Amino acid sequence: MAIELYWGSGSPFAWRVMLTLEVKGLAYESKLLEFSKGENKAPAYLLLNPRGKVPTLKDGDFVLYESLAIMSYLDRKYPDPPLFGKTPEETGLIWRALAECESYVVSAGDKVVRPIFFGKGLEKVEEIQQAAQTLRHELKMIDERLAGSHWLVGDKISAADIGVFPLVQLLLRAASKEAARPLNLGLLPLAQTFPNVARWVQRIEALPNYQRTYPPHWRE
Ligand SMILES: N[C@@H](CCC(=O)N[C@@H](CS)C(=O)NCC(=O)O)C(=O)O
Repeated sequence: MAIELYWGSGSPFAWRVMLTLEVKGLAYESKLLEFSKGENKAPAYLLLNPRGKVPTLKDGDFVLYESLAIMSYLDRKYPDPPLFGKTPEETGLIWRALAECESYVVSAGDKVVRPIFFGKGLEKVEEIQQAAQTLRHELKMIDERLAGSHWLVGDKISAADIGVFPLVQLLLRAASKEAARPLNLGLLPLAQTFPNVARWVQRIEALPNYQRTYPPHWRE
């Protein structure tokens, strides 16, 4: 039975799963939910994911939500190419990168991205700038990790890259908006602030089928 992916345009968590599916060359049925129409809170969807969030994956009778859980399920079920490391050490480092992202980047990112995209809370400049400082610190660490290597862990793309990348893209998009200008986030131009991250972003953008994962409403 086909894999079905419930996702939302621009959701970095859904983007992780799409990239995982594409890198593994897995066919899937796209179920794009419109947040503006409340489709993620519709009763039928809440039966699949009681949190009413994206992504949710359906593989035959098996239903799973939470992006990292889905990535790890897909890797175990469809191991080629392996995305969670070939050695115990790689697996540990990949999970460390993912845990750091969830612990530090996601919440700070939300504090910066949300006001810029939705216009609410833009007056809390100090709070936003504090979150931006956390993000610059995290990006610096990522940049240093990428100084001697094309990928975050090991010599191939892994779940670490796929897990972190959509959050970075979302941040860059927010930083490029007009509303971000007075906030002085110190993130752009990326090639100057974090040159290794900039090259890594280009590397991921050059993956085959990357364009299929690009948030459709970002093209508008
Ligand atoms: N920890 C979850 C986060 C999922 C999440 O927050 N998704 C957002 C989109 S970026 C969502 O569906 N929000 C809709 C809502 O909360 O109503 C994961 O990794 O899957």
